[in-house]
Amino acid sequence: MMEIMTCVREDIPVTAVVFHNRQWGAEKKNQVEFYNRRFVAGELENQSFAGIAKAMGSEGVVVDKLEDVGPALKEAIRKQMEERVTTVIEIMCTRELGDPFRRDALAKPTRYLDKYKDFV
Ligand SMILES: Cc1ncc(C[n+]2csc(CCOP(=O)(O)OP(=O)(O)O)c2C)c(N)n1
Ligand SMILES: [Mg+2]
Repeated sequence: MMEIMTCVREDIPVTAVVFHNRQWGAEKKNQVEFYNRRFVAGELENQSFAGIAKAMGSEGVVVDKLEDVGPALKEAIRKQMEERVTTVIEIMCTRELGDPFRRDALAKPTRYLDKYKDFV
């Protein structure tokens, strides 16, 4: 999001998409896999990325229906190419958790080299 302000200031038109599921989903998934579903600091209920975008001088668009995704993208790209306008499209998403990047991300590591045996 911080780069949006630079884009506006320096006249570098871009179209950015935020997939807004009101959570740090990847971190919540780790809390499912490794912390017995003890959820901490993963919920993000209050921010409006389109609102932040507008405050930074770009366009901000909220999309909450699937059929609006294509037209919103087309219009943003048109403005980007023809009018040098930067747009943030905020797509409201459902909250199911995806697969983790790595299932062993937070698991205790196996140390194969003697010099690392102390690091458990
Ligand atoms: C600069 C940086 N900080 C922290 C992380 C660790 N990290 C990986 S995924 C993630 C949360 C992603 O949440 P979000 O962008 O809302 O995507 P979601 O998983 O909800 O689809 C974090 C903090 C990272 N990859 N990069
Ligand atoms: Mg998220």
